[in-house]
Amino acid sequence: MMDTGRSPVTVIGLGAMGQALAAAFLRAGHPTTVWNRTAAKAEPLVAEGAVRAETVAEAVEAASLVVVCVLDYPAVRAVLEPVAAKLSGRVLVNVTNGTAQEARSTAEWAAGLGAEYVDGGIMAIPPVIGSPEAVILYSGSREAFDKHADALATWGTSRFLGSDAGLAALHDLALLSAMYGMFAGVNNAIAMVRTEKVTAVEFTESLLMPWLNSMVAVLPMLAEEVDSGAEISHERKLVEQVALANIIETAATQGVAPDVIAPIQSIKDHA
Ligand code: FVH
Repeated sequence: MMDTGRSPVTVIGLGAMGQALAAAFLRAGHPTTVWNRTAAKAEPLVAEGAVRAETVAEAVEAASLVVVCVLDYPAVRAVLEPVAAKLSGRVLVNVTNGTAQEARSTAEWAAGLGAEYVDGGIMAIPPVIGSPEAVILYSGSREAFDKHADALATWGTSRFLGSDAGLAALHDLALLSAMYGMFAGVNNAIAMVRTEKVTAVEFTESLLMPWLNSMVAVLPMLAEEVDSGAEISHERKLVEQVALANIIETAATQGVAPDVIAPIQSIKDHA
């Protein structure tokens, strides 16, 4: 590896996301050491200049910034427990998806080892990594984050949310819940119109996207209402109940299961 003046970094876990993260480090000139359980996945990165560590221990020892990006937290522990002592004095940035509680207990575990811990939530898909559109949420040790802020900025736009290590996961999962809710509604909408031979593409381009964009525009107003604690008017609740009942009836008539909308109706009824 050439001496670029950039700090050495280590990436453990070379799935689709880990590979994108390591590639972004390499493009920015960071001497990058990589390790993956299935060693062959390191090959494209080695061709770009990465060093493939033979063992996790070797990977951890190669840099003071150790990034881990694997499937889940049990995998994080499975990989790092055997080399726990080597984490002392290093910064562990864990961008594996997990719960807020998993993040907090991993922060405690790392602190017990004498390591600084930053938890991360990646709000982007691998091809977007390396561009400002890739937003990465962080929480945990501010000092450790600041120490490696430049390296982390090579992935995209960093947002540090606070010293509670669980905050990044909490916000990540909240955003994902908004996304999954939207996709479920979208799939339901498409299923309804497809019963009349309207294609998903035609519907999405001509009506769905403009409609959803106009709904996104009212979100700030909705948020203000929530924060103010204002009660939703009886009239609005009534209008929503009528619409939800009509969606469910029409979906059923068209042969679409009510699975997505029925729980929303029951939440609204309860309210
Ligand atoms: N890909 C995406 O779009 C999303 C974007 C938002 C953030 N997620 C999270 O990132 C984590 C990794 O996701 P990924 O896309 O890289 O996932 P895979 O391509 O499936 O790779 C999984 C890697 O995890 C390794 N691994 C799994 N179990 C173990 C284990 N017990 N011990 C060691 N390594 C393990 C796996 O290794 P291998 O199968 O290649 O040997 C891969 O490196 C994830 O939390 C997403 O939610 C990505």
